[in-house]
This record gives sequence, C-alpha cells and structure tokens, in this order.
Amino acid sequence: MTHELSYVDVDRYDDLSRTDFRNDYLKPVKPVVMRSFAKDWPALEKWDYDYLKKGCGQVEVPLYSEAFAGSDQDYLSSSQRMPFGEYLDLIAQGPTPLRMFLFNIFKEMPELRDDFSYPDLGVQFLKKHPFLFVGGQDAHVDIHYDLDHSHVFLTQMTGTKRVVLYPREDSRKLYQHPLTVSCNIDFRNPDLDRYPKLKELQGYEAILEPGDTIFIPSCWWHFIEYSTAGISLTLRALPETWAQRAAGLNSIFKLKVVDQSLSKLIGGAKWYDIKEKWAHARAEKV
Ligand SMILES: O=C(O)CCC(=O)C(=O)O
Repeated sequence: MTHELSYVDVDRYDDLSRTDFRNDYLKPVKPVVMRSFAKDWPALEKWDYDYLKKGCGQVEVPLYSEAFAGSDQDYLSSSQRMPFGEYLDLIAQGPTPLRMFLFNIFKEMPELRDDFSYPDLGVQFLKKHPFLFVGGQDAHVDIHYDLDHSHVFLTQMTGTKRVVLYPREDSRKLYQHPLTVSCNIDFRNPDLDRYPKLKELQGYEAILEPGDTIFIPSCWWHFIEYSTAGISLTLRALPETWAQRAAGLNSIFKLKVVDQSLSKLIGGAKWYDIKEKWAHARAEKV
C-alpha cells in the first residue's frame, strides 16, 4: 500500500499586522507566509544575477551539493568553491544540485544592506547576520532546524521554492539524530518502510514566489526544494526567552563539540550508524 505524507498549507497573508503576527504566529510558534514583510524592499527589483555579478562576481563562494542526510557530514559542511559569478552562470544554464548556504554577501557588497529593511514585528533581529541563499533548479536542503534556535524570516527574491515544515514536537518521529539538528530522511522520496512514524505526522507546506516571506519559527524543521533556480535572503531573530537562547547555545555546543568529538573518536561512519539506530529506538518508544 502506498502512503503519501500529509501536508496542510501554511497560512498566507498579503498584509499581516504586527499585532496579528505576534498573537497568531510568534506567540503560538506557528509558521506563516506574508507579503507585507518585504513589500517596500528595493532588493526585489534590483537583485538580479547581473547586478550581483558586477558587485562580487569574483568572490570565491562555498558550495554545497549532495545531501547531508545519509552522510556523516553535518549540514554546515561545504563540498567545493567557485567564483560567485561563475556559479550564477551555472544556475542560469540549467538544473544543478549545487547551492550556496548561509552566504554573508554583505561583507563583499555592503551597499546591498540599503536594499532591504527590518520590519517592526517586535522581534530582536540579528542584524549582523543577514544571509543569502542561492540554488539551482532541483537543488534541495535536507530537513533540519537551525542550530542556534533562531527564528528565520526567509524572503524569496527570484525563483520558486517549496518549503516543508514540521514542529519541534515531531522531532522523535522525524528520527532526529541525537546531539544534532538533522536526521537521515530524504524528503524528496521518504522511505516510509524504514521510517514508518512519518505516516503519523501532519506536515506544513508552502510554495514561495518572489516577494513572499516565510516565518520559520525557532526549532521548526524545514526541508527546502528549489523548483527553479533562485535567490533568497534570510533575516534571523533571537527566540523570545533567555531559556530558549541558552538552549540554542547548548545545541551549538552539542553539535560542534560533543558530536564532532565522538565522530573523531569512533569514526564518522560508525558514529553516524549509532545515531541512526538510536534515532529508531527513540522513535519506536513514542
Ligand atoms: O533556502 C535555503 O536554501 C535554505 C534556508 C535554510 O535552511 C535556513 O535559512 O535555515
């Protein structure tokens, strides 16, 4: 018997007020897509490939390719480097799994900071850390949540992207690997025989077009698929309480120190295998 995963659409608004955002999404920790977030941004008009190539086409950028699920690489490990301009030519030519992840373009082109602003939603934006994400058609980002537990506001600048989300409460049924913020599931084609608990989950789904901003709350799992080549900007914000912020630091420590030390000690592949078995044992208990 085949079984499709079940998704509901993320709520979507042309105009969402600060009060409604806070009461209906930030406080209950729910995702939402809003067009009002970026409505006045010059970036939506200006940031095309030619403009970015002129500003920093020569800069070598780290590129990420194959899935990190199924490998002992963590989700922040890059696989190769290329001048940014060459990479933009590559994605303009056709599908490629290569993508850029968490690129701080603003160090190279500080003038880009004038092309967007931080709307007043009563959150504490991490203004030093806006990031550009660029990908070719068919690139994808395996499911994970952000290591530092920050909220993410991802604005689509060009192209189309599919985002799949699950709340933190689903972590065990997503077979989360202990000490990490990821798991071994390939959401392009999830293996439901191997991961049967997925069938019990209700995911969320959104298709992002240029001008859409999705709010991905702290610790929400996200899988991202580039339906076309595209560029996004993410602005990040601290979670509300000090306890949540401390939990974010603890999560960085667990992945970067404990997990990586065990990986060195035991061997990457063997440690990955132990985490996968551990994830299954935990899922079966839920
Ligand atoms: O859009 C992307 O390519 C990845 C975004 C992402 O995973 C993030 O902001 O945490």
